[in-house]
Amino acid sequence: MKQIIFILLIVVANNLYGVSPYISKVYEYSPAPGQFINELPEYETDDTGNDMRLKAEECIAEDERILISLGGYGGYVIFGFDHLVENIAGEYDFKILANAFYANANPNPYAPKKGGSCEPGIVMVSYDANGNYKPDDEWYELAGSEYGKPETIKDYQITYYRPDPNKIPTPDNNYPYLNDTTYIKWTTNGHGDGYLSRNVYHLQSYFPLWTDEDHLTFEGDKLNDNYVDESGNGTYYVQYAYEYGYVDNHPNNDTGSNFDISWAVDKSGGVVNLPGIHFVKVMTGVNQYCGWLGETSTEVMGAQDLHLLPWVGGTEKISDVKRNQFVKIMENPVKDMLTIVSNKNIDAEIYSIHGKLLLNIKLYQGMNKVYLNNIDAGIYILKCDTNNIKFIKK
Ligand SMILES: [Ca+2]
Ligand SMILES: [Ca+2]
Ligand SMILES: [Ca+2]
Ligand SMILES: [Ca+2]
Repeated sequence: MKQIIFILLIVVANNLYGVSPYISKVYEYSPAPGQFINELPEYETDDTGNDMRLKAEECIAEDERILISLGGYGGYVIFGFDHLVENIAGEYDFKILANAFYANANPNPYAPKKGGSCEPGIVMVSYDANGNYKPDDEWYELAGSEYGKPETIKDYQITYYRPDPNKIPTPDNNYPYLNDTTYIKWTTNGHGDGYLSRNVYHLQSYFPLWTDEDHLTFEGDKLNDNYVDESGNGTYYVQYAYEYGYVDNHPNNDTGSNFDISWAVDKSGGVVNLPGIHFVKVMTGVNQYCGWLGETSTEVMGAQDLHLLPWVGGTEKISDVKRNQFVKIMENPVKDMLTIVSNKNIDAEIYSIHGKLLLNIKLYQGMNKVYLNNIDAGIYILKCDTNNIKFIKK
């Protein structure tokens, strides 16, 4: 029997173009004041802004899934991927993970839509146009379902003022949950002023302790309030989910937490056709206070490129890729080189369609390339662990 010799070469992807499906870096963590600030992540004495950025990165990068809070309206985080997240036409491109949930116990049986803990954060995206791996390029807002609605305020600007440590608290005597209703003053550019109250459940400073500024200013679009006091007496608030396009607005297992880069618009609202994005900014999109629940603040606990690996959800490119697989063939049919992405180091084999073992290969975590130039055209199976992925060699 004729022995066929295959030439096998595995090339681990160039470091500059990584293949982690998750956030690789947090570039900036600038939350607004809020009841979870200095706790998610935790501020420790003498922490600098950079220390807090690194703490935020430890929470949300890779697959750590630890919540960070962005505080009240305007607070934000900027993170990035180690590669271009492709904008594939007609598909969601990435998912942002948070802690939104729908409440089962909504006392309003006629609730117009799903609601519970939905704290919508606005998403901006950026393409590394100057190729320096830094988010210093143009930002584009992803136009979610509320973009362009008359109740969405453009160019909203808010300033929060550092509370005087000697301030005398002003509790709400008729509502035992609020122990200081004039805690942090805020003003806006013509859209009203107010206070961020302090509540009895969170007694640490709500103003970021690592900054020396005596006031913090944030700006952007502001979404309409999304809460209803369904109890009528301040005991049961429901935050209703907006349809699509916001973080911490639908549960993680819902496509409502997926994002399509095709939603990107420029400052005048024109659609921009981005090939993909490297950087993402998420900011709390509402300025509202829900009694004992406190201010509405967007949380983030991670993000995933939906195209890189099949197990992250979304729509798969290859029809026979099943959920929970940890290897994916990037293009199929294939000509001379098979590109396989794996999320772990593992042995794999390539079999002919008749079950004959042709190749033993070692897959590394990340992107692997296998040269197939000595293999005849036909249908083959990549087998590893319990995965059997069919591919066609042209
Ligand atoms: Ca897309
Ligand atoms: Ca939340
Ligand atoms: Ca750049
Ligand atoms: Ca929150």
